[in-house]
Amino acid sequence: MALKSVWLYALAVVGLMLAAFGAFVASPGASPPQAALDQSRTRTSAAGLYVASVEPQVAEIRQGELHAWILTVKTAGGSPLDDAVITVEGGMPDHNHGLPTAPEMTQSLGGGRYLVEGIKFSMTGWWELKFGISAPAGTDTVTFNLVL
Ligand SMILES: [Cu+2]
Repeated sequence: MALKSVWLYALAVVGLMLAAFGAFVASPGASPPQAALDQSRTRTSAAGLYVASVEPQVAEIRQGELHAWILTVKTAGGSPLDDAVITVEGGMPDHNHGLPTAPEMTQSLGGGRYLVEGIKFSMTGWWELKFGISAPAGTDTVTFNLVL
């Protein structure tokens, strides 16, 4: 009797786990699992014109804290790119909303480095930060993923 109820319990647990896994796999339009997101801090721009790196200017990015990033831009050939026009946008793809602030590139620091101020992530979850880069070689965008 006791053995039989243990078996029933085990079957119920396995059944629930399978149901949960099935729902997870089947959920349409869900964000990619966080492990599948490329969160690297150096990325090639969408059309391959530039290679950009980001360096948040805080030891740890915390929800709700205003902070700055340094964006470093190089040409596809690896030369630092100064005097580019940099735009910043972003948001949470899962929630269909943008950034809570309007970050701006405020200073060109030389050596292909740009100071971007006014970044804030107001929620936990998956954020995208997308930089527009315009220079004589053309206009391109580069997107960084971050999970808070
Ligand atoms: Cu959100």
